[in-house]
Amino acid sequence: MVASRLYTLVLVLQPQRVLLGMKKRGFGAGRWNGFGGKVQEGETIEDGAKRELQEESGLTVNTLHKVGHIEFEFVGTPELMDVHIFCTDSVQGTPQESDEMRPQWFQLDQIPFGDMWPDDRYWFPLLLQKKKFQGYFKFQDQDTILDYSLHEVEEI
Ligand code: 8DG
Repeated sequence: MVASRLYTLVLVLQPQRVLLGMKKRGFGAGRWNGFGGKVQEGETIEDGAKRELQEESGLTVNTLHKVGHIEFEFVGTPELMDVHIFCTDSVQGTPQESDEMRPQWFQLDQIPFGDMWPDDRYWFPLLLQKKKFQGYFKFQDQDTILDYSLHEVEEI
């Protein structure tokens, strides 16, 4: 069995716009992304997702919907990244810049794919169509996808 580590990713998606944050440091710095991070010991995946959303954007949320599950492999690293993707359209508060993220709303036809993880162009369209999805992406380095699979599923 291959070891994996749990991560979360939350997209605040409203009818006309999506909230992304410019990652200011660490893994994925310089890219726009949803809010998320490693799940901590003793918390559920969903609680971890809510915590990271709050820490990185200042927003709180009552309910998150599970929308996707993607495993990422980076060639030469032993651990798969097991990323659980959630979305919500209603949050409390106003997005605030944090040490980690600078939040900004984007119109849905102006999503900055050129400055996002390269896999996002594949699965964001499913997210925007309210589909649920499961995927696997194998990266050579942070800019290069070697292999992938992605499919829509009924349930996550
Ligand atoms: P740290 O405090 O230990 O630095 O980290 P953390 O905040 O707990 O975790 P992180 O390293 O920021 O977590 C990585 C985030 O990036 C997490 O939300 C999952 C997300 N992510 C990937 N790969 C990809 C990807 O290919 N596309 C997108 N959109 N998000 C990704 O790890």
